[in-house]
Amino acid sequence: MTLRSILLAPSKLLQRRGIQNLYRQYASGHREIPALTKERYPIKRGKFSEVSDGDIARFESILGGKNRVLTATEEIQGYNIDYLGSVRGFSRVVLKPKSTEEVSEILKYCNERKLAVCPQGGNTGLVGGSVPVFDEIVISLQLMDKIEKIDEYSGILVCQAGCVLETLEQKANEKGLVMPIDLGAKGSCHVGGNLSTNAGGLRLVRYGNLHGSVLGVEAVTAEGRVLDLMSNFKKDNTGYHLKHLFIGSEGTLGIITRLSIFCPTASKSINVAFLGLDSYESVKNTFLAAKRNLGEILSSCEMIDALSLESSTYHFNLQSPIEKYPFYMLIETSGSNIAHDEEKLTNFLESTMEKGLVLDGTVTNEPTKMRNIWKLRELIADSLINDGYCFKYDISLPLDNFYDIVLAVRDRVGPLATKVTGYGHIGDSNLHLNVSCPKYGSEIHKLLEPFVYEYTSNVRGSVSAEHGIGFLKTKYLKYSKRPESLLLMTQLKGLMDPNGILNPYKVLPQV
Ligand code: FAD
Ligand code: 2HG
Ligand code: ZN
Repeated sequence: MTLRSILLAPSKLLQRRGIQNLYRQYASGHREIPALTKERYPIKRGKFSEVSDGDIARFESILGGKNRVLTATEEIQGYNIDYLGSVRGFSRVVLKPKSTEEVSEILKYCNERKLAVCPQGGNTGLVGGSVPVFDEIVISLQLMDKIEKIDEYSGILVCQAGCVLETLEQKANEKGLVMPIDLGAKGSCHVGGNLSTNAGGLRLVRYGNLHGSVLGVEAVTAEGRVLDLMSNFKKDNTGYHLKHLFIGSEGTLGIITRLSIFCPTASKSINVAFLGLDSYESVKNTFLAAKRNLGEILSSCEMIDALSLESSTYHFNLQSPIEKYPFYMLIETSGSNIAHDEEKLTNFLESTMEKGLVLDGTVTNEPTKMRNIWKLRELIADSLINDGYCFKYDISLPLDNFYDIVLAVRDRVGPLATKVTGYGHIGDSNLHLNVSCPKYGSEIHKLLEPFVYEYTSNVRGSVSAEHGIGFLKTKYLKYSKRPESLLLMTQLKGLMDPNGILNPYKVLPQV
């Protein structure tokens, strides 16, 4: 078969991804409101104070008014339920600071009163970390969305933590730059949330993770101390490198209020290829060929299995540009020379097709068509939730064993699941194993856990490649962290948050 360039019919029914849609579904009764976390999981409330009317009055005086202190049930429902509909807390108050000083005052007061808090960004996290477990006070960063500086010379962007990732991407583009991170939740997630989860995303293969791109952070500790760890330089070897403690600690060590991040120069030439393949073995070999042939212009390398694509095309009424195959790959190149990049891509495609690795494919550099191909991939996560309920496992696995777990889980859960699918960032050895079913059930849950984590640990994988530990995985952290490391993490938490008020019940296992 020869390579075809297919004209993609623009889909009229493309739905915008969006967390707001999910919450509207709760409000309208189209989605079942999840059980309270304390009812679904065996967990005991810590010895924290309960929010009193006096506390609310104090918060109103710090924030200067009622509209930044939400207490009405219908206003705070969305802040208590996570994106997946897997956990639900019952906080009675949401605080919306606008400045670092306000965050500092709130935390100082909460620490003195022993009131537990849950920092929240865009609430798109997939591990139950962004909502309260019990009645923790939600501190939403929504109003901290100022962009302070974008310097086209150095590529440095400085902003508050509540900026939405997609907005930053648009503003960076205006200066000829791109954000070094991109993910399906970009329209809702905050950059502060991205840092707090050390989010990976679709272009990590090219730009590396946030520990490399983030130059500085400003964070407020549990006791209300403002730590200015901002820096505008890539090179600053004045250790200890404290900023890294806040990247990936999921709001358990401090609240990130500002940051400075390095934005690479936007590429002049971008191509997207969507390929059909017959086996996982072919996917693996095509990835190797992509690295070897495309080298520095490879900016994304994603794998999608047949059921995953079926899910996004079905639920969002999208059209695949190629026929059905057992596996698909989305490969993106970003470079500075159109002719050079196209020559490389053509050589890569010709050689993989000659070898019988790639059976069919389409390539485009037209923005609308590229966006439509990306939608097929980015909407998989959302689409599987539309089956009713979705257990999501985000694991790092050696490429030799990458897809076997999907088959093992499919066997194990049988008809209890609607779909058992595997897709994800093969360029970073990161598989998204998703198991959808009509509604949450403890029977299927018990078949899945700890099985998935034991399997992952047996091949020395990671139980969380990019989504974090949150609330849902604390029990399983031990499969990826040795006891000495867990002890040091607990000691650090004790040092930085002596009263344990910051996002309790998250990351560290409950004792
Ligand atoms: P939230 O969900 O609000 O919070 C996440 C955690 O960070 C919580 O523990 C919260 O307490 C803490 N937190 C938030 N803001 C702060 C702050 N300012 N200071 C301290 N703590 C804070 N993740 C990936 O890694 N890669 C992907 O490709 C990816 N794709 C996704 C696609 C979809 C459709 C969805 C729904 C999610 C996806 N995610 C992905 C998961 C999620 O979007 C990321 O984890 C994201 O970084 C969370 O950002 P947020 O602002 O929504 O944070
Ligand atoms: C993605 O890569 C996200 O699309 C979400 O990380 C993965 O929902 C998932 O399992
Ligand atoms: Zn992902």
